[in-house]
Amino acid sequence: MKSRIEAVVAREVLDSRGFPTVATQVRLGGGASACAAVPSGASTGTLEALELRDGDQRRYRGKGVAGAVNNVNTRIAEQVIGMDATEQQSVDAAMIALDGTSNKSRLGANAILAVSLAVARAAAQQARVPLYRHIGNLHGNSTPTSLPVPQMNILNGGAHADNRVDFQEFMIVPAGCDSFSAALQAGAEVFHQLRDVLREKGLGTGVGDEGGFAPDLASNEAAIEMVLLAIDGAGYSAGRELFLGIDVASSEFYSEGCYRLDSEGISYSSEEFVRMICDWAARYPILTVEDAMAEDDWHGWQTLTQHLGSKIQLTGDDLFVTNAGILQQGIECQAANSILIKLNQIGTLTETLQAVQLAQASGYGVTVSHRSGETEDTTIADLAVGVGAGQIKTGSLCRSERVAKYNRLLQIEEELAGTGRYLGMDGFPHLTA
Ligand code: 2PG
Ligand code: MG
Repeated sequence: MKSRIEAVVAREVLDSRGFPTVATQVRLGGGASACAAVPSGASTGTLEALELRDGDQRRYRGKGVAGAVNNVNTRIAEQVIGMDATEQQSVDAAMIALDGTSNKSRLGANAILAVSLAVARAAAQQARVPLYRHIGNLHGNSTPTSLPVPQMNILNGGAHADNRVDFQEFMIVPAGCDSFSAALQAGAEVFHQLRDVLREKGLGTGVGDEGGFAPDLASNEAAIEMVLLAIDGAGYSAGRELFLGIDVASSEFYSEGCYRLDSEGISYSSEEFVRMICDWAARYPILTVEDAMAEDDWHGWQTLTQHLGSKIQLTGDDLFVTNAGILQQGIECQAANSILIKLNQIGTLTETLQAVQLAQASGYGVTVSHRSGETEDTTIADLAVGVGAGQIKTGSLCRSERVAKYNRLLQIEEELAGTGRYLGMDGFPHLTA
């Protein structure tokens, strides 16, 4: 059988932060051979699947993944060799059963995901179809035609930078552009303009983990002002071609019922923080806000959604951790109106597709996302097109581990010429319905 899994081999490779991660090669009976490497987050949700690290301080400051690699090369390989790579659900189910825990803590989500993705890539290669088509078939989307709106993170703060900005990501969202390539060009032009703006003000132009600038600013709002100056200076209109997106990543500074902004020396109650976000949404051309409220402030999420849910996109990242079960709770209690999708939060392709299916069936927005620690692996670009996601978030317009995903989307746009469609505002179905 051509799609029979013949060999599974993992190794430690380095991610964009210089720490080890798992890369796995899968070879099939027909000769196809494909590799996948998993990413790693810095601001992680408490309920994410477990990333198995060695903890041995003599290697990579305890961050080695030799144990996870060994799990792939022994127990997982034994289990999946002989299985059919086109049967993604069966392969993933076998690994989930072998692990036997609810958060993949025995084998490691990093070990399991690397195999899950390499199997999908190998199956696509064996069938001689692009990965996005193969994923589309698994997802019940047999003719993928849509290109997602990119959320491009051009100013970094929070856990991704050493500056004093509390909010993690200030993004530009070119929902008003006509094509993916035009959107990317706009993003890059604004990124370069932002460097000029910061330089003129004597601010730093070094970049953070996701390739956005990481200047020290007096307030979080100052970051918005900088980005707006850059949009204008690059010759675009904020609110027409380009909108703003923010990942507050507020679980990072929430404790005991308070949202504490160190850069400004102010603490907010949940109600006050909701009011602040509403005030920003009224004054700035903001289209999407992620993790505005903390992962365990469900009441705050509900209040925010009541106030803003019909006006802008409210995305749950740490809140939902790509987990269909938790998303279901959110849908039932009307928390957020959109989900961030990160493969390694849940640990298999199959479970990721389940979360996307539930979101799409419930009218929630879908953004496929990278992690702050990335590799040259471009699977998420194909995932976004394959499932017909409205948006993709994969960092700034520099650093190859970020632009590799955008460049892959340019290639897909070309392949889909004639049938492909850049989603633009339609990438936010829950806002335009
Ligand atoms: C996020 C991500 C990606 P991390 O919070 O959305 O931007 O960051 O990978 O550090 O969790
Ligand atoms: Mg986030």
